[in-house]
Amino acid sequence: MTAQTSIPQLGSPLRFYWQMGLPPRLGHFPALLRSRVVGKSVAIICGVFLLGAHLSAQAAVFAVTNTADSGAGSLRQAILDSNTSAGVLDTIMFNIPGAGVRSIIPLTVLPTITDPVIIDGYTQSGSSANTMAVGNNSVHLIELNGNGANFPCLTITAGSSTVRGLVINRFNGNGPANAINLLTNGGNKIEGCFIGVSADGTTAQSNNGLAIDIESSPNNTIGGATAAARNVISSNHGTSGRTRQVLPTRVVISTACK
Ligand SMILES: [Ca+2]
Repeated sequence: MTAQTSIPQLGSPLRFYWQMGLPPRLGHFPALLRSRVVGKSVAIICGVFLLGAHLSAQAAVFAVTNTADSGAGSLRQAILDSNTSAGVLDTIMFNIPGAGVRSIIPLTVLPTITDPVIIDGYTQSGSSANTMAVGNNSVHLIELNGNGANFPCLTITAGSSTVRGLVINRFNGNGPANAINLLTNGGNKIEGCFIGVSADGTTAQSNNGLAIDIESSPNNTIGGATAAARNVISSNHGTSGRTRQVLPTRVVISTACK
């Protein structure tokens, strides 16, 4: 005798299996109930899958561990990785062995930053942000050295990005060698950077273009109200000398001499 023939007399399939001490079989349940069971199972599986996908999309920290132009551990690779994880605000930090200023010399233009990111030069051990209300006692150890390049250093179209604690100098070839381009999307922050000067902030090492060129990019903050946020911007050769904004935008500029 199969269980199926007895189900109508015993009420629900679950009651039958419970009374008979048998494990339930899905095929013995009414079609509607089967569809609900299957549907909930699919929903649970989908939920687990989506949760896994969400967890895998969490923000990452990409470490720059050498001064090489490209390859694993390079700044170029970190930017590529950050761009690849689209829609996720990642952080690029620095952990380059050695002593003194770590000078990264891009041999070709770095990838455009197309996904919001935080690039934080102050993550390099031994560096620190300014704490002085007057003057500047920051220690910069990460330098992006153009070494005569005729291309810009950083171009950001993603918006909502932060560049902090970097030295950007010597992008001074014969070309539009701005230190930083902020294009398209806004809401970027440029803080605690030295642009157009040496890492110790005392010697002019010019960029041939603008320090920061802001075009069609609204609501950027250059510097800020805190001592740590102040930039040192000097000795850049662009049209307006230091920065340019083409469209109206909220720009907070604070600079400090070393
Ligand atoms: Ca990303």
